[in-house]
Amino acid sequence: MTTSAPGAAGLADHWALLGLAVEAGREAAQLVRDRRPHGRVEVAATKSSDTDPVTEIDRASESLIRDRLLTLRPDDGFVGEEDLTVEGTSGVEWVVDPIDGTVNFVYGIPAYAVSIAARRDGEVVAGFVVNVADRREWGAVLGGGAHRLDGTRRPIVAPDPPAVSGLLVATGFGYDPEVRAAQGRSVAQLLPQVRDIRRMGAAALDLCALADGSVDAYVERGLAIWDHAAAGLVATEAGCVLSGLDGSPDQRLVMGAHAAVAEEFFALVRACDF
Ligand code: LIP
Repeated sequence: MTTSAPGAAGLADHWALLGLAVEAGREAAQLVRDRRPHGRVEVAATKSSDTDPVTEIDRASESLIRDRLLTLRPDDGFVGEEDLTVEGTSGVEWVVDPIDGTVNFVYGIPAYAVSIAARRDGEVVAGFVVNVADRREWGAVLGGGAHRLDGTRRPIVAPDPPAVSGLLVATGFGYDPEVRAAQGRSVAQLLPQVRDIRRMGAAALDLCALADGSVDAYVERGLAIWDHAAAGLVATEAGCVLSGLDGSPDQRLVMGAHAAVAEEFFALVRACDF
């Protein structure tokens, strides 16, 4: 992920974009809370595979976010998980996951999030993530740090990690059966070489947990940009390093760890054939 330092005007612009993401994200989180019935949520359709659900509430959340942001900034672009893509002309593009952790949402496991990132000229400059179920919030601006935003705003600095053999590693599995099988083989290689693995079910929350120090490292293959754009900035602004297999994080691989162990962890991930 790029780490260019913005000037004062650039930083003010990033904070302004974060402010809009926070407003729209909180409103969407409220919608998701209000509309979620007790028990299991009905799946409206499936996407990339039979296990990849979309609900009417995902769609409503994405529409709300798009309407709020593009009403205020009609020249911006928009890319969302549920396909509401809009080409913009301003150089700013919003990257939105209206519910990250949809399977958790469907089952009522309290780990699903609204995630909103702003990219300027292709670079993520602001990101907001809210865990809908417990209302914890994370925000970051490029060059301005990572912060918890629920309650009083407070900076986040990822704590010093243990040695690689002591890392608690978050991971996830995609919806494509073949990719899952490969992920399972890689995790089987990684597991004996670290403290343990966690699969919590929402990539955005995994990356915020990395920033917070609730886990020490993260690796996943097959993520879409809306899964990691906002939370990836939270993690890097908190002092972590994010990488892809060779270069920037991408659909092939997203891995992250505290800067102190990043290179060693990334080498281990590569050795495990992720
Ligand atoms: C999901 C994640 C999950 C990951 C899946 C998927 P969705 O996003 O965040 O942790 O393992 O690959 O991308 O579909 O719930 O928005």
